[in-house]
Amino acid sequence: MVAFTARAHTNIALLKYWGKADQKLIIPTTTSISLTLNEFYTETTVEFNDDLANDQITLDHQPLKAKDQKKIINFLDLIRAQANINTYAKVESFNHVPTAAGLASSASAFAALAGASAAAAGLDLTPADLSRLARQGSGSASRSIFGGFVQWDRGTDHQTSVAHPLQEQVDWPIQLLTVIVSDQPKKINSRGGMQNAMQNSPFYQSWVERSNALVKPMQTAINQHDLATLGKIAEQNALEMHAQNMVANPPFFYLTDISWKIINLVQELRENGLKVYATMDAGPNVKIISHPDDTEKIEDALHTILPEITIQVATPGPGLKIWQN
Ligand code: 2P0
Repeated sequence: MVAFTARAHTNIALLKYWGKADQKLIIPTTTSISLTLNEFYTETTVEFNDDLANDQITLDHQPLKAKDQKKIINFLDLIRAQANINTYAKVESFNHVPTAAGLASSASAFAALAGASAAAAGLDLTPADLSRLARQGSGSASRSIFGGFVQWDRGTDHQTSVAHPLQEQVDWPIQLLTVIVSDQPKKINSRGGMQNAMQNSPFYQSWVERSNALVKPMQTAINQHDLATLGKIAEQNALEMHAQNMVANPPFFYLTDISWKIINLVQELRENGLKVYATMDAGPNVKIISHPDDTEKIEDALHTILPEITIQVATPGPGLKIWQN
């Protein structure tokens, strides 16, 4: 059969997904909103081939760990069931994302896999169908099907829990500076972390209600190109997500002392008049939502307190692309 390649970009949530109402289908407890990023992406080629005796999966030319293999094979099984085939696949993936450093590589990975494997299996799916499919691989992947600002509606079932673009072409100045505190894989992965918070935080229900209440204000900020309001809401939501982890029993922390130094610096810069806001995911890296004109000032300030720190600039990026090899 024919090989197809897909490219999907990572996304950073401005309103976070942090808990599942349905573990198997990956239906979240909250509606989330993200920005797809231009600089970080995954490219995946899939070919179903009658000559294969099992699925062959590589990432950056290396075989995957057994646990990660299993996730991909489960996903390919969904495709095979939908396409009514039982052929094994060759999957070759290349990650242009620092893997597992809190830059949501699973989002771009499963969005690219969904696009390439569906096309290779001969399925003719709409972007919304691909979003539902990608969601079953990794929740945040549902958003990486689309470019720009994207909303993943929590929904109540497989059909209604789906992402859609809020603003695909972002023609106003906004960027994310990712400060790489660590490029090591995180100790507690997102899946375990969100489950832990959901089961063990006494304030989890409050998180759900407060987060869902921020959807409309966030949409308005995006529509009005209002960087200050968008950033303020995103920072509040990120801190509330991390608060769930900190008050869980037992508590757990993604943020390190260096992360906190950066968050404090962001507050300080804001007091000095810059529109800068922090957001953090399931890892210690801090992403600074900011105006492109302020990059140098922010980088200088960061290097004053942390001379060795690496900073990556990311701008709004496109949705999924699929092509035949
Ligand atoms: C997000 N994160 O909204 C949140 C914020 C990390 C922190 O989505 O279990 O890898 O595969 O559905 O999508 C990371 O979680 O988790 C994530 P699964 P996923 O971006």
